[in-house]
Amino acid sequence: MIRTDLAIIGAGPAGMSAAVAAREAGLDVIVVDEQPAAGGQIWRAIERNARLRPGNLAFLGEDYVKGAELAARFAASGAQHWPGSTVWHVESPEDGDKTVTLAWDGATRQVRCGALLIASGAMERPVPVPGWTLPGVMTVGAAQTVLKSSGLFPEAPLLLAGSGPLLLLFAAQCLAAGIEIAAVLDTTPAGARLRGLPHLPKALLGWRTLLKGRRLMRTLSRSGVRIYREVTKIEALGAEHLERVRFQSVGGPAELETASLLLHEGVVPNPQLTRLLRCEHRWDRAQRCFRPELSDRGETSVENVFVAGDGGGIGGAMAAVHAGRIAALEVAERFGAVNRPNGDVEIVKARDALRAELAVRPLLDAMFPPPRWIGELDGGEVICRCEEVTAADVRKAAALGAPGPNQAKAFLRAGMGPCQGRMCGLTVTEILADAHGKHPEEIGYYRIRPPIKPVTLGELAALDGAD
Ligand SMILES: Cc1cc2nc3c(=O)[nH]c(=O)nc-3n(C[C@H](O)[C@@H](O)[C@H](O)COP(=O)(O)OP(=O)(O)OC[C@H]3O[C@@H](n4cnc5c(N)ncnc54)[C@H](O)[C@@H]3O)c2cc1C
Repeated sequence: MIRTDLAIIGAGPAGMSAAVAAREAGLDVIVVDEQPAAGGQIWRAIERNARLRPGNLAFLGEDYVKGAELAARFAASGAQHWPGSTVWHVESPEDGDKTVTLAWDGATRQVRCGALLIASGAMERPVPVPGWTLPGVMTVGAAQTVLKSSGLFPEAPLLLAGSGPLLLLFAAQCLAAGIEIAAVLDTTPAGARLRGLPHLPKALLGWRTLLKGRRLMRTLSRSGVRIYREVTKIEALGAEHLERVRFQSVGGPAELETASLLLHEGVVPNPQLTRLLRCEHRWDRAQRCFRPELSDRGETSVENVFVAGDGGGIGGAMAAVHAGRIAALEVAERFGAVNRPNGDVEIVKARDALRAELAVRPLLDAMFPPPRWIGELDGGEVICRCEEVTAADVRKAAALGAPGPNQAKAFLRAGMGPCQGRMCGLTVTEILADAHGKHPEEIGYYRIRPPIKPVTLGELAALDGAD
């Protein structure tokens, strides 16, 4: 087992920035990430694309290209980077080092660390519309992941359905690349933009983000792509694969033929690791999801376990960069790192920068409110894709007396498949809250247990140091 001062899970904006700051302070750092290269979600495969597919940078956009600079600083920082390492367990004994257990190259490895930074980012909110399991239906984020890692688009024409900045960004990327978008089904409810207005003055602090957002909206509205507004009741239809999409909009019911339907209803923190460590979480009303409770330096309720970036609440890439730096500086302070002449001043500067980045969030949350219909589902919509559990099944478990997700799990096996509840956790909480007339906070979340990612017997048997 290897020991380090600081272990970081995630080489996205938060993890890379934290690693650079911690190395500058003189700490030993190991960064693990299941991806083959650094960059995280926003800057996925940035170095590879810059080298091998420079033509794609034009439509991936300037925010994407920006990632190369931090990726280069990270590579030169002296932090150990273990790409292709999937963390499936973390432990935090009360009086000692944390342990990170991961699968890498067919074996299991363990890292002991004085402090642990979880920078594992966000995931897309599951959008369980009828038919979302049909081939041809995927999420906007998944399509963008394929684009960044392989330079491929789903089969056109595309139908984009949902709401939020990532959907607008991907639409702009498709248009710039000349990919045909059949239509956009905008699920933003009526009056959402107006409800954002009171947040505008504060949001002006983040004027660059506002300008970017305006540019994306304009690109789409001037593109000639048909936009259906206030869309509800989306259904993906087809026998073996997606053929048509049915929905309601302000114009009435409609049905469109399409090759690909891309869904998106915002992103939420990936809760698996902080839940595994039994960190305190609270329900975020504006973003309709749980987030870990964090101190102003990013520490969770578990001592020396920190969270930075979208895993602690959605703030975007630049907020993740600042939060990563704050957490690393705090760890350096706590562990008496050698190069800390101006620690507090640096933290104050990074916190000011973080505050400015987050200023735009309340406006975005009001303009793109998370969907409420998910908690109201009660039919044959598949909620848990691993175990094929439907919304009606979850309600039946509630009627039989299951008060929360863990009891529903015992009835249904929802949350016991390969994704360990990552895909269904939030939806199950929302449906149970609706069924019992309770707040999601009272209903709670799955009790997450290791392994949080599938691990093979061979990997387990090849634990370093195991007999
Ligand atoms: C699918 C998707 C696409 C997005 N695309 C954009 C975009 O184009 N533009 C934009 O502005 N924002 C985008 N976002 C929002 C995005 O999350 C950014 O705000 C930013 O990347 C957050 O940085 P981060 O460092 O917090 O996390 P991330 O960038 O998400 O990095 C987290 C890293 O942790 C790793 N990780 C997670 N769990 C484990 C584990 N168990 N073991 C090992 N490694 C693990 C992941 O592989 C990932 O590399 C996207 C979000 C999603 C979910």
